[in-house]
Amino acid sequence: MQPVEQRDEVEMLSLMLLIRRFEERASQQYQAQKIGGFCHLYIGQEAVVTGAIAAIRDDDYIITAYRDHAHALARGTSADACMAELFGKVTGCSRGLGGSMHFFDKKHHMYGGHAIVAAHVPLGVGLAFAIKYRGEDRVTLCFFGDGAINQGSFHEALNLAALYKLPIVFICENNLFAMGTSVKRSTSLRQIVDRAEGYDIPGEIVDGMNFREVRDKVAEIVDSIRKEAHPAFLEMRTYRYRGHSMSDPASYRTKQELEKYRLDDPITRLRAQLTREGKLTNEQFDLLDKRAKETVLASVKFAEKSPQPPLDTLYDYTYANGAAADDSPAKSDEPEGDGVASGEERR
Ligand SMILES: Cc1ncc(C[n+]2csc(CCOP(=O)(O)OP(=O)(O)O)c2C)c(N)n1
Ligand SMILES: [Mg+2]
Repeated sequence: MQPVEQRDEVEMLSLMLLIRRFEERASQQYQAQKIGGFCHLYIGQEAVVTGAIAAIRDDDYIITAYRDHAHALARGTSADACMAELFGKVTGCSRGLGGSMHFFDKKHHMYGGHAIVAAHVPLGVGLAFAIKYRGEDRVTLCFFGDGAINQGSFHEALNLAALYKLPIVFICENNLFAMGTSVKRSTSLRQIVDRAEGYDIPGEIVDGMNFREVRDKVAEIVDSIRKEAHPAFLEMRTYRYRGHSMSDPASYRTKQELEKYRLDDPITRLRAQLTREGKLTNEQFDLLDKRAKETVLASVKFAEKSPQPPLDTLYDYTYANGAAADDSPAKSDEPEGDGVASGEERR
């Protein structure tokens, strides 16, 4: 397990570049109709997940909503497995059955990828409950958007997390919009972080465009949680450069607003900080960027070459084991402990 101190900032900058280049290429491949279904890009928000991941251990848990490509990449899922998932190929991180919104990687403790707004927040609380129940010192990071905070499940989850003093950091990625609706029109609060106060959960506002601020704030909270379990809430102020999904031209905001945030770009910002401090040259940056682009191009080739999932797996993973109407045995190639039924069982 890699200690937090060793997560070098140049390495984290290169992770942000990988995420950015991966999504740019995903956008292009979507337009070329290589990727179907929904596709929500995270471009602009990279410092949030990268900073948060830099502050936790490899055995901590993370869970997020549907804007999830970056979360999987940051956790260590390969670009190959992520691109193949977008292409609906069997080599994808969810075996090609989940697509953009349902990335999942149990090995790296990335528990989705969830399409229903705020439905995963109680699941995050469940992960944190499991940690406490087993007496472990892990922490759960539960990411969600500003659009999630008015959902009933969100409130139920915060209430339980506070009552049970669970080791969870609720991370609201406030990118100012839920689809085309401004947070000012959807939420009757002066600021989102005030939601936490009502549940007696400590909360703070963080500059989500600043990698270092995100990392330091998450590290401080995680440290306190490991000493004595409790929930915490961080409102990350961030911005998505692209529309809500690939089909959204984002005409509900002005070009000036977008440009204002682009000037605050998280990659440019960390690059400038490192360059100023003599830790990165322009040549080194260009090399990192070149490598990121190469990794992503290779992932497209990998995805293209990979086979489609077999047709008889079409209904797999729809219901949990035990919910099946018949009691035929699970397929022998089923991974252990998945808790899912095979397609044959379902039909
Ligand atoms: C329960 C539910 N209602 C409505 C939708 C449709 N929907 C998909 S995304 C979205 C907006 C969510 O915005 P936010 O939580 O701010 O996340 P962001 O897209 O900004 O990352 C909505 C309303 C949904 N998926 N689930
Ligand atoms: Mg939002």
